[in-house]
Amino acid sequence: MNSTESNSAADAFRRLHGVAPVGVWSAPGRVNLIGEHTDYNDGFVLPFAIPHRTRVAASPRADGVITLATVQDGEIVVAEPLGELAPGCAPGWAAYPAGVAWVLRKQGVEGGADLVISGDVPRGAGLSSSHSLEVATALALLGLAGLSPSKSDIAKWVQQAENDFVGAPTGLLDQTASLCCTEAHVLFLDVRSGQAEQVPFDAARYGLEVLVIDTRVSHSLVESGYGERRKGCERAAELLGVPSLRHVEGEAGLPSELQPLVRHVVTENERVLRTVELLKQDRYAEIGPLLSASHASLRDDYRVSCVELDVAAQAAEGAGALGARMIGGGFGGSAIALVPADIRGRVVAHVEEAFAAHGFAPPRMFTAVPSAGARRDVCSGA
Ligand code: GAF
Repeated sequence: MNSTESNSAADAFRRLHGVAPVGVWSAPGRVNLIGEHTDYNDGFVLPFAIPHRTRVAASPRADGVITLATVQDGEIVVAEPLGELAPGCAPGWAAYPAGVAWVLRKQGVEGGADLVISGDVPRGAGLSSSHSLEVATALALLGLAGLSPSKSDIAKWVQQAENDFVGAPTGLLDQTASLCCTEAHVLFLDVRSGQAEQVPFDAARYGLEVLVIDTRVSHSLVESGYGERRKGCERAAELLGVPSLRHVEGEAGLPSELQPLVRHVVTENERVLRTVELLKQDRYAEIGPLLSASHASLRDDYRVSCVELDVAAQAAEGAGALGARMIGGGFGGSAIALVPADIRGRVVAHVEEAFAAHGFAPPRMFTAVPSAGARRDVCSGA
């Protein structure tokens, strides 16, 4: 728990409303080690939570209205109060918490609330800032109502908010990671069965780091080709007569435009399983080539990479990273590289030089350490 940061949401609440919030709830962003575009195909994913979190300071309101404010660059930005909730009623960042309140209302969580948001998950960076906001909001509204439903129910409600309110046809990866990840572990999730296993992940013990390279190319899962890829997978499953691509071993018999999509999903699921095996055998360095194969598959078969992500992965590998790949939905956002700690400086410099040589904006890089999942924060005065 970082009491100072929790207090910044609580402080902003106090500045705006003149009283302390009843509580502060927080949820992390995530890195997905491997298993991309598999979640909505009932496949396997392997995320971990990053230390960056979104915090929601909250108190109940008797009039049923939801008020929203967020701290941006130290300033408090206030959105229009929401009485009636319906898709389209809240623009921009406010759509995420409003969407969660809308879904929870349908579940009978009807009370109003004052919500003040702060956080440090980089936005549009493929690190799941929007899901961390949605999960923290869900925990806050449920907490104010004195409810503690299962994490899998919360994950499904957050998915409904994303799909039906925000309009992003996303799967279950990000919110499940934010809710369920734990420090020093990756979360091995089988989306089909809902079974989750915490697999110890301590790269530092093997002299390695997971370096996140945020390309600063912002992406939108509403406007990008994300939905089109998802529809392609659903169409392929329909043509093959199966409920999802999890039930498929290859692309044979499909129209040529669908074959690469299916090939990616089938091979990516295999890579997740192999990565878990290697981690359990303490063979960390050997996951490098699987990360690189995942990137190639996302770039060439699934076609969700972009030139900045390709340059990031290639430059990191060129400087000695054991493997690198884009993460998240794609079309921008971040890549990760598995880097021997003793050459981290060289890798960072090489990626920076490659970006400068291409005329790209400087990337933002940090080492990602598996961190705690969503929770109610303990903070003084809240
Ligand atoms: C985004 C989505 F939100 C996830 O559900 C997942 O599909 C991911 O892209 C790709 O693996 O983060």
